[in-house]
Amino acid sequence: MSRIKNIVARRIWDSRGMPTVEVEVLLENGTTGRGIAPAGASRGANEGWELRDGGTSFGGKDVLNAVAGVNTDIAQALKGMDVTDQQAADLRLIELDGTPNKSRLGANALIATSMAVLHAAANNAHMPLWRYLARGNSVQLPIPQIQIFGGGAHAGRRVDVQDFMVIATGAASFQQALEMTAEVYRHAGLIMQRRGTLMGVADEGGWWPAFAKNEDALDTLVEAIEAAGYVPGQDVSIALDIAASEFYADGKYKLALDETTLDSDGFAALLLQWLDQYPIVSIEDPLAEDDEQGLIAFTRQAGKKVQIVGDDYLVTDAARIKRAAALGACNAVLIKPNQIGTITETHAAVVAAQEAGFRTIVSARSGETEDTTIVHLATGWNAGQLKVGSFARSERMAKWNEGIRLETASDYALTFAGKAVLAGRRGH
Ligand code: 2PG
Ligand code: MG
Repeated sequence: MSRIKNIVARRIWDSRGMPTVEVEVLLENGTTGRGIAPAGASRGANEGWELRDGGTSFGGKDVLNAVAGVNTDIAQALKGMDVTDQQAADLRLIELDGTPNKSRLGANALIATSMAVLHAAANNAHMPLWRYLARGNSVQLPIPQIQIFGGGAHAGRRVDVQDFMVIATGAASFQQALEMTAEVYRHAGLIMQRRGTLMGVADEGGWWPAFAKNEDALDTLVEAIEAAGYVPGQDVSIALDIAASEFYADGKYKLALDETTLDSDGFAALLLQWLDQYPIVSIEDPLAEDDEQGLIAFTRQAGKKVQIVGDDYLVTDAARIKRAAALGACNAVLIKPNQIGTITETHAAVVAAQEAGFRTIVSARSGETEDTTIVHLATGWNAGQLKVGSFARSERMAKWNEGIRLETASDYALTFAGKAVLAGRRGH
């Protein structure tokens, strides 16, 4: 048994230059573990509460209260606990917080602590985190979803759709998936440059979406795949995160760029048209988190053809996943640890999804750091898929590069999940 000796939290800075919480766990035998909370911009209403200070500094986004909570209450409560009992540590955190949405201590404080405990336990076992999590089960490296154009809340709402991504469906290895994506990303930039519309990048490093219509982004993506020498839909396919909750109000979807307002059926019809026209294999939050009937209908119509991912709708919550599966809404789930607040609950969401036949995609947030925990979660839990943002900027590349290390490590041979995971086990 290895006991927790001390816990220290500090304020550090994320990829948007915003404060975030870092936690370090020290064991009695000198081993340490570290976790950093990421931060979302397009958030589900039912996510765990991100504790921010309010007031004027950093637009009210400081995290000094969250940091103080770890250094006092949390450190006190976890000292002396067995680091290998993740569940006991997480239950203690949940109990200590005492609110349904982690609003007292903050889901940001809790997840950073929970991750730090997990890292300390893996370090203590002298194992890479993925292997510690796999517990002897055979697992594979996930297939990546990588953003080429950023949009929505990550690009000043320049276009309505949030993530225009690719999945290298023809790749035989994690490294090859990255190589193929690197070429698509590069060619997309060259196309924008040629058009005179290259204006830098959005929050997650995808090219800034200087388009006249949402569909222009899709056309350009297909063009970039072809320019890179790949066959769209075979070698490289498209994944979208519509993040529809962001432009839904009073039962209507308002596409600012296309100057159209559609009801649920009308918007679903537009998406179905895109699914016919473009080589799309995955579509996330196609309808708003509050439009459950729309999600059920859309899953009935398109669920056999493509992966339909619940993010804002499911918020990494095992209970919500089970409910959605019973209703027939979505057939896959985005897994973001900070949406729920602890590693134990995140794992419960993965298990609930796997039991329901839902595919799982472990995901970063739009506000990120050098923390690479999610790569290990995706691998060790055999999630099958990993979403990190674009193929630029070090907070993203740190994760892709970590995947390469896992694929090429000298002391084990991890195989690549590949496109087989997209076929999934269930269509609806
Ligand atoms: C999402 C994520 C990542 P955010 O919606 O899936 O793209 O965005 O972290 O802003 O919620
Ligand atoms: Mg999303």
